[in-house]
Amino acid sequence: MTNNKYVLSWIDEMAAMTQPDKIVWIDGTEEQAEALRAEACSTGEMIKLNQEKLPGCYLHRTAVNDVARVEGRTYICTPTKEEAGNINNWMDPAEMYAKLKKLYTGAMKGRTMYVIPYSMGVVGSEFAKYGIELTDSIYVVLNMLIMTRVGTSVLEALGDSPDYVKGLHAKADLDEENRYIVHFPQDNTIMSVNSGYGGNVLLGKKCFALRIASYLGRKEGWMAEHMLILGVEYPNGEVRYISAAFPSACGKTNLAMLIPPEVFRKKGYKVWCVGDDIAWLRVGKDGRLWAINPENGFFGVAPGTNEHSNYNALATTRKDTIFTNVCHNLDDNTVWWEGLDDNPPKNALNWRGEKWDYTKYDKNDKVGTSGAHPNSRFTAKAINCPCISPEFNNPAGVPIDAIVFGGRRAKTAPLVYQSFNWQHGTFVGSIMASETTAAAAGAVGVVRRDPMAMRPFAGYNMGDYFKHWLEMGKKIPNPPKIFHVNWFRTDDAGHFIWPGFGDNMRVLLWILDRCSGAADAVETPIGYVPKAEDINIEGLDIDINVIRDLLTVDKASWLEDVENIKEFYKLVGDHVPAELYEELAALESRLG
Ligand code: GTP
Ligand code: SPV
Ligand code: MN
Repeated sequence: MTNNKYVLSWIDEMAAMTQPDKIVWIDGTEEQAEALRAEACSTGEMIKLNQEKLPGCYLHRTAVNDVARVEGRTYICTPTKEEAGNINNWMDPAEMYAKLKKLYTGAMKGRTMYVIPYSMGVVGSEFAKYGIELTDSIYVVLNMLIMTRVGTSVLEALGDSPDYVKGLHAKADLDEENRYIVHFPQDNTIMSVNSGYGGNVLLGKKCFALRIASYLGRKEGWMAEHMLILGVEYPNGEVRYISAAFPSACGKTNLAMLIPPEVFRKKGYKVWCVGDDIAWLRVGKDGRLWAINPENGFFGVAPGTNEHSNYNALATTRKDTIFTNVCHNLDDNTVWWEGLDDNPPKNALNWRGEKWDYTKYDKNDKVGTSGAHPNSRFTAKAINCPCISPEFNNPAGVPIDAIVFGGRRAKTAPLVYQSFNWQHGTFVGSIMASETTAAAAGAVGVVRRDPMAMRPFAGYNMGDYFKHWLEMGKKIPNPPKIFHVNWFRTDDAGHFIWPGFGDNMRVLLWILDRCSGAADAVETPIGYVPKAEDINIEGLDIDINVIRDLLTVDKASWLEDVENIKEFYKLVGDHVPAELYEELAALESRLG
């Protein structure tokens, strides 16, 4: 399919090491995809679902020890440890290549190696970047066909150039002890072995579009961020764009596809989804910051998705979708997950593929008793989303008015606040914290600092990453304003106070009003907070005093946070820019 000698010699080298029985090039045609689906169904790798109710939909189960990203086994192998920084795992590249070589040698014996040429961004466009993933998993091929733009057109656009990201994935024997997700930023190379799950193996996503791309972005003067992109359409037809960084499983897909509350819908407000997970941001000729979504689909969290919480996501998954680790309803050969509806299937298999008894469900042991794994996912096409933005395929992207950071915090962080300026906004991003979720292996519900939601995804030293943010601010003549939100404050009984989901629109409108100068604010030690009456609660059964509560800034708990931030900056190490230490000192003195 190509004469590109860099591509061909690399594939030869990888095939010599992994020793597949055959090599199949993925051309992007529906015929080939359909043949692969049939093959995967014949081996049990995938299950064809009820084609009347869910046309084009399939179910896949991963190994039970392989259900989330593995941050502890994810490496950034730069020539020096200092380049990778203290937050990333690091190993000397030569040592890591040697270790991996052992694991890959013969790993594809008796198997097929698929060659997937893919593009992040619109093929042939100025900002697109290309990758080739070699994998021995049909599941990976079929997911990449949804998540990225795949096929011969990519090879044509790449031409004779050596400028592509090399990705090698082998399932090997799914051995947890030898699972590695490794990035060699200087070599444009990603190597993944012993996993078959999502972000570990769909190498265009977190590995390329965040870790490698963040490294490239710093070199080339742009940004790769863990951000959704959405457009708010006003009744007069004007659309204004927001990008927002929340940690994994903290609400990006939900916010990106939100349906405004009825009072706003009636007035003519709409929300358009440009992207739900990753944004590549560049300074436009007009001096504003422009964003593209480099992906072509959604790899979304299934549990909690329903007609009310996220109608658009649910609608997107009604055709051409691959479900991973959800519950299988045997009565009608469909899928189910916790939070879909109140009718758990009586005759079903859980995410492990075992007979499932819904009466034994215990919310304190979700992994053990739920029908769907808490990190079960759907892989669905962006074009099937009812609210996909008309700008989705615009290679120039969309101009961003507001950047929003957010985390899952039961206390401390108010519903929303605005930073004083770009430098302070960078500081606000750098001190983001959130309770951990099932999206990564490890404990759930523990507060950890997750700067810009990029802690697991920065492809270089976190301190240098902060510096890059500060430098970008100087390069954007007309920068977006920077905000922070928290949908997850809880009351003493542990219930969420803010209704969230569609009602988050009310907060977005305040944010956009701040950007256009239409809304007032109160200055507090942490930034500008809305006046309670400026959050529109029309049609919402909530007392204004509850809004007041949600907006309070508790000095004592913020001072505790300051101590924790100091510890975190120390951990990031001596690359943390002086400007951020100044911001930290200023925050402490304002609180004091
Ligand atoms: P990744 O795909 O892992 O990056 O996750 P994400 O950031 O896209 O998170 P997603 O939108 O899938 O939401 C994750 C979980 O948070 C789901 O269980 C949602 O139901 C829940 N959630 C999302 N938005 C809200 C909200 O506004 N309020 C509350 N209480 N829960 C929310
Ligand atoms: C995340 O964990 O942030 C995801 C899912 O979006 S994964 O592709 O597994 O990274
Ligand atoms: Mn994500």
